[in-house]
Formats: sequence, structure tokens, C-alpha cells
Amino acid sequence: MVVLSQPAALDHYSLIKTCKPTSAFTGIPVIDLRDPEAKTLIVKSCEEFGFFKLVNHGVPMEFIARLEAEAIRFFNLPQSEKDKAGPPDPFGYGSKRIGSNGDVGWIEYLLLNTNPQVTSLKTLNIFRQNSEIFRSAVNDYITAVKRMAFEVLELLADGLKIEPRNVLSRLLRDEKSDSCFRLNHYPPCPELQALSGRTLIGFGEHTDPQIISVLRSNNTSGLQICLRDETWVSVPPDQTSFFINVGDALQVMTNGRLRSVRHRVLADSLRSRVSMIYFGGPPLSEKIRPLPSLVAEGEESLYKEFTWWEYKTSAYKSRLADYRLGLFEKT
Ligand code: GA4
Repeated sequence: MVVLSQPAALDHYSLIKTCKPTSAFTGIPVIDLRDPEAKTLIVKSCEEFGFFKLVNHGVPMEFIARLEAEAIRFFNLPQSEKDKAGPPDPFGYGSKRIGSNGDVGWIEYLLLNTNPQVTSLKTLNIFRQNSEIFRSAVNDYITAVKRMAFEVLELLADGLKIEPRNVLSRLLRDEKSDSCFRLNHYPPCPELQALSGRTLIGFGEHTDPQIISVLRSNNTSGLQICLRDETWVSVPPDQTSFFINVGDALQVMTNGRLRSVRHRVLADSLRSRVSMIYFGGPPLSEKIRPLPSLVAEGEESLYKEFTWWEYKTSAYKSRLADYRLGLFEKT
């Protein structure tokens, strides 16, 4: 991968030239939530990729479409209006800057609290007469997506043969669960057309710190995941399905058996990408350590014990691409 000189409009952004073009990857596991084999397939995909596509998920398309329309309405507001909902400290509107340690991307976004429901006044104020519509669109969507995430985690526990089956889902169900929600807009970047062979980073490579993330996007491509052999592959978009990512905390709780997937998003020259992601995290005081039944006799935990608060605090001080779990591995 080579970083090249770039047009002034794209100063401060990362343009990369990939050695060979990343073609759409056809090997992404697709899991039907209603398939009796789902529990086994979920474990297999999380071991191999830390990632899978979920169909027959039970989240009404109507909720998805309503939230997408609200998100587009927000991102179409004049910049000065959107800025009133910022900065994201940690919740609110942000553009270009990701986190507070110097990362930038071709993106604007809204970060929202999900506990118990969206309340952040700063964000809701901006909608004025529409705030109630926005609030209910987000809350309907999150309620349905959470229910589906609980089910995925319960199937995962079944597949891993760990008991009780809510050992993972209870962390997200907890009213103190430290979960959040993100609406992303990657605007098109027409300047890219003149720069054949180069791609612009929308959201730089990273793993998600939480337990699992549930992503839905419109039909614009851009998402890429990193495979075990370190190659990047493009995930074909599918606006009717969800994509599930294993996060760092789940990697630790399974003592490395499931892998937290490194992923990134590239901007498109012509099409806007809109995504919505629920990040399911445990309560801040929760101790994150391997589940005893997943550590075989004679085997040891690969990680030092830490609370979610400790991990999150450390993660939020890191750069996006950092290997955050490194600090918590046993030497
Ligand atoms: C990645 C996953 C979520 O989007 C997020 C991100 C957070 C942010 O955007 O503020 C972080 C990033 C994410 C991990 C490292 C730190 C924190 C940006 C960053 C550089 C909301 C999260 O929880 O962690």
C-alpha cells in the first residue's frame, strides 16, 4: 500500500493505492436467523471471519427505511445547522474527525447514546418540530435491532455450548449496558474519478471495542474486512440484511477463539453511503475475562483481567488503527 500525493481538496485525508484492486468477496458467510443450524454457523463464521451477514433477521424494513430517511434529512441540512448538534463529546454530530486523537475520514456522523433510549438534547434540539419523529425512528429501530442482537448472542452461546445461554446477551440487556449507536454518511467524492486506482478512506481500519456491532447500510459499497491472511476484501452491500462484527470484548471473553474483525470503509466517487450501527457493550463495571467454560484445563487466559471501563478508557485514548488489545495481553 503506497500513500501518494493528492489534490488540495483532499489534503489531510488518506488516499491509498491498493496493490491489486479489491474485488467483491463472495465468501462472506450468510446466516439465516431461522435456520436450525444457525448456532453452529454463527460460531464458525465468528471464528473464521469475526463477521457474517444476517438474513431473515426479523427487523421490519419499515423501521429501517424510516430511520434512513430521517438520517438523510439530517445530513442534508446546512452545515451550520448540523454543527449545532456537535461536537461528538462523546455524543453528537461530527464531521471528518473521528475520535479525539487525530484520525480523519471522508465522513460525517451522529453518535447517539442508546440507554435507555435516545435522549441527548443537543442532538434532538436540532430537529425542532421534527425531533419527536427522529426520536421515535431511532428508538423503534434500536429496540428491534437489540432484540435481534440478543438472539444472535444467545445462539452464539448455544453454539459455543456455554451456559446459561444469556451469559453474553445479559450484558447488552442490562439497563446499564454501555452501548451506543452511530449514523454515518459518506458523501460522494467526485475528485476521486480523476485519480484512477486510488481510494479515499471514509473510516480508517479498526476493530470495534465492544461485544458485537450490528451494521446496516444502503446499497452503496465501501465496507471492507481484513481476512486472517491480512488481505482486504470488499463486502458487497445489501440494504435488506445486517452485518454482524465480533468486537474486542467478545474476543477476550472467548479467550481469542472468536476474532474481532478489522474493517474499514472507502468513499465512493459518485454515490453516498449511509450506514447505521448499533455497538453492544457491557456495563462499565463489568469484568471482561474469558468465560471459564471456554478455557480448557491446563490452558490460561491470554489476557489480563480488566473492566469494560478500563478498556474503553484506554481505547478512546488510542488511534483508530492501533491494536488496542495489545496492552491487555499477558506477556
Ligand atoms: C470504533 C467503534 C465505534 O464507532 C466507536 C468509535 C470511537 C469514536 O468514533 O469516537 C473510536 C473508535 C470506535 C475506537 C478507538 C477510538 C474511539 C474512535 C477512536 C479513535 C464509537 C467506538 O466505540 O470505538
